[in-house]
Amino acid sequence: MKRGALDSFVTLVAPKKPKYEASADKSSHASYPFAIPHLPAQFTEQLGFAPSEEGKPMNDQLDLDLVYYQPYIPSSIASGVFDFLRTELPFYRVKYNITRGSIQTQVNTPRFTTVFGVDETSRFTASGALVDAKSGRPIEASRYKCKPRPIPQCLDELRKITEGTTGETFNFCLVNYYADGQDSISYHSDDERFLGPNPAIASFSLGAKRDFLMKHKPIPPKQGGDVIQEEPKPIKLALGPGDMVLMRGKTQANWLHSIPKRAGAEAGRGRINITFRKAMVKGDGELLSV
Ligand SMILES: O=C(O)CCC(=O)C(=O)O
Repeated sequence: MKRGALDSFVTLVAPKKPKYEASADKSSHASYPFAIPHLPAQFTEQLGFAPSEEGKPMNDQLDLDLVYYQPYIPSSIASGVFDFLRTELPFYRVKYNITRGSIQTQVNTPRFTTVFGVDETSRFTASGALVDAKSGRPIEASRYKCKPRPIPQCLDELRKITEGTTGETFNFCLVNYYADGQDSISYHSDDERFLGPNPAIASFSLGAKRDFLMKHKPIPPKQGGDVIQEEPKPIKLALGPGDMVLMRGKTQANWLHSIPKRAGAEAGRGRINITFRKAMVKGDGELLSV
């Protein structure tokens, strides 16, 4: 090969400058497949300015109680935080079996996921051991179907800031990675028993723009009453990088939400969703919406 040709090849494929400076400090735990780097200092510093915009209350519809931050994570770091989490978190695709009658079907969830945290009845010690929250005694291995994993520092920084700015408390973090427009989550509500009544859920978006759809659960006709309750209008929020939706009050009990598949310009890009929740009691892997 002539030298000139090689030179131009090198120029064309030169790697993109990473959008973050990796930290040498890492969160390690026996339950992680690998150590997870701490949040780069430049992101931690910028998160000190969050929320970037004041949250806008959305409570003008029946049973709806949202606060919409557009954005919460400063725009200067949103793309870097996306790249960091996409590269450093251990994502996997959940598969599970359902049985209908005598037929068993395997369901592949159409997105990647990773989960951290433990409910209020247990806690992690500084050395990473899982103990009973009240007695401090070690938790027997059979107590949890899926071994709880502590929230790594990189997500815990955001959790603490979110607690400080919303006045809510969170001990559980679920992260979804939608690799492209074909990944999705169908209509569901986060009303699992282990979250208790009226749960508050802080839901962050990073990466590609995706629509967040909400619709009220069907309202049963009032027995004997003559007032016909009008069905509230469906909602569409075009979530962009850094946006956060705080869902609270009666929202989960009465509304469903989804991220539908998407075509068009944004379909080739990935999106990360981080949700912070408060698990009151032990759950049994109930976070398995399709
Ligand atoms: O990706 C999102 O914005 C929503 C995720 C969600 O609904 C869930 O994890 O329960």
